[in-house]
Amino acid sequence: MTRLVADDIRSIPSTIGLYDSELKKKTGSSLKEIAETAVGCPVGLFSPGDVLVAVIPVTAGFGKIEGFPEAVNAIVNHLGFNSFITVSPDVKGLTEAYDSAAQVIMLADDHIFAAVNLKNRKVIDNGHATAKGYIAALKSMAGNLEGEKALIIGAGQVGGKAAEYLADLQVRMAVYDPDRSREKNLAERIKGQYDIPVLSGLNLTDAMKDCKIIFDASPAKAIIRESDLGADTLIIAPGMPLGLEEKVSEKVISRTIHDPLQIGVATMLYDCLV
Ligand code: 2YG
Repeated sequence: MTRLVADDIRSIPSTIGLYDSELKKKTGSSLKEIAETAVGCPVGLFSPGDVLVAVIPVTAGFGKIEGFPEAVNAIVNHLGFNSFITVSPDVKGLTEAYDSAAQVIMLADDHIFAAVNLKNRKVIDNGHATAKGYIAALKSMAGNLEGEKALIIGAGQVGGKAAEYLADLQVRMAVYDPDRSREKNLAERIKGQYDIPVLSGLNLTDAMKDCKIIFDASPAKAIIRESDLGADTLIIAPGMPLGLEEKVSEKVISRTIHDPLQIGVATMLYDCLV
């Protein structure tokens, strides 16, 4: 699990509007629409303005990340929810959230970033929601993916969930992780659960061959080179930092989906409300 740093998220509150319009241009859907479709939220199930969300800073472990509560709160607010950051962190913040009659609380330590719905008792993990939201964004951008080939880079929680969602869409895939046993386990698991081809044991360049989709859920830098990309390859990259070389990312920005928090936060919130 990659730990964000202040520089990754500092600009989110001031750019969330611009981010959303760019996402809409790229995928055809807004952040709210992507979150709604990702979780299958029936239209009109609730009105965001009626939902009070408390974001609670947490000092446990490595402590607070400067700007993290503010970034989460800005994304939730942008989606039209009634949200606030508790004055106190940790347990005191939890009691404040409860006393304020918040319906949902969002908080993260170094292990889990969760959305907890105090009404329906659903607990949604950011990692799982990030995979779900990014695949919804991919579907919105690319339409029917059946028979296409994808490479999953990173066989951790996000990459593993994404592999399942892609397999549900009948997408053939290759899996790559520097930890070869983790790579193999994921490949075997997907092959066992779905009857689609899953390649593993390849070097990265061979694994990327003929891929229409590169799903980068790894923390690796500059792992994807220009020579690895086809003219219409889609880069779906929840991993931080973006795994594209700088000079490449400008060229493929229109077919790259990447953000440090936005899609995962929007999806986890909707997921705990449906
Ligand atoms: O409350 C705070 O400020 C800190 N306790 C937050 C710590 C969050 C640690 N987790 C991460 O940085 C990421 N797993 C968050 C989600 C990243 C999604 N790409």
